[in-house]
Amino acid sequence: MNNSLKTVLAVVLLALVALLVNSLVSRPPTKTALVESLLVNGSFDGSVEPWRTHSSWPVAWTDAEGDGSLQVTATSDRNAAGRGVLSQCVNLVAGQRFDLGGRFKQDERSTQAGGGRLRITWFDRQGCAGSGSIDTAFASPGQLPGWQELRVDTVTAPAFAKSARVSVTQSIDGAGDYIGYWDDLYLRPAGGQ
Ligand SMILES: [Ca+2]
Repeated sequence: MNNSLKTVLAVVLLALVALLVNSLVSRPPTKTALVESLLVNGSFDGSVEPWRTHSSWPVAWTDAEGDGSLQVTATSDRNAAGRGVLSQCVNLVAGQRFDLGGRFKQDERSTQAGGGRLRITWFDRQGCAGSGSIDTAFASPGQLPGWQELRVDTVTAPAFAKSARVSVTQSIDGAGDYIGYWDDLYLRPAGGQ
């Protein structure tokens, strides 16, 4: 085989590889990827924006866990306590069904046990105005090492709902510190509807 033939063959081979890679890369996204979360920046990429944080406990963005997450440090001198730490409001349509979930990790430096809740409150006006009704469904982390998946049962926007607030509370069981990380929070149309 002479050199020019080798070159031609190499070029053809490269072109075939390029075609193959291109077809793999440009493949349409899976159904899961098409179903987008209504929540903005649920993965806390680079910041907490546009989430609202509201607690007298330290609540802050951190990259301590590799990629961005929300770190909450619950503290108590004595009694068990719980506080709302994070929320985001989304406008939606009554009757829509959603999957709500996220991930949580408790920091092993915690000196006290604790927990939390991921839940949703429905409002009868857009922008989480008007009167609100807390859904009875919620997800709570267990006393487990490492990241754990939180998955609320499928929730349905009531007939009056025009918006909803997804919120996170964190709690501590007694005196000490309970440090937790929240990440990858989502509110997605259920079943890819
Ligand atoms: Ca993240």
